[in-house]
Amino acid sequence: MKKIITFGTFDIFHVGHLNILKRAAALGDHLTVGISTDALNFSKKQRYPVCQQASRAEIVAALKCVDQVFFEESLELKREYIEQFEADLLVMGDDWAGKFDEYKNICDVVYLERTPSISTTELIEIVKEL
Ligand code: C2G
Repeated sequence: MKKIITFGTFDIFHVGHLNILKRAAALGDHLTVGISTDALNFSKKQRYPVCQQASRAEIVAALKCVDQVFFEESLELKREYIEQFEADLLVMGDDWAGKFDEYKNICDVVYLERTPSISTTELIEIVKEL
C-alpha cells in the first residue's frame, strides 16, 4: 500500500484545497493530512486562521479522498511525521517547490501545481470589500 502525506492550514476551505487533496490521493492508496495548528499559523504568519483548528481538521477529515488527519504542531517536525505515518510520498503545492527536498532520503517528494486565481488571502480581501 502506497501512503501519501501532505500538510496545510486549509483555512476558509476552497476548491484549490480540494484539488490538491484529490490529486495527492490519486497518487497512492492512503492519504494522511497534517493540519497546521492555530499556534503554528500565528508563529508563521502573525495572525490566527479565520477558522479554528478543530473545524479545519473536521472539514478535511470529512472528505472522501482523505483517510486520516492530525495536527501539525511545528514545521520542524516534518521528518518525524513522515516516519510516524509511514509515508512513501510527500505532496505539497508548488508554492513550496524545493522547500522539502531534504526529506528525499526517507520518502519521495513531489510539488503539484497550485490551482490558479484562488487563495484564502484573496478570499479575505474580497469579503472585506463587500
Ligand atoms: N493550494 C493549492 N492551490 C491554491 C491554494 C492552495 O494547490 N490555490 C495548496 C497549497 O499549495 C498547499 C495546500 O493547498 O499545498 C494547503 O494550502 P495552505 O492552507 O495555504 O497551507 P499552508 O499555510 O501553505 O501550510 O507545513 C506546511 C504548511 O502546513 C503548509
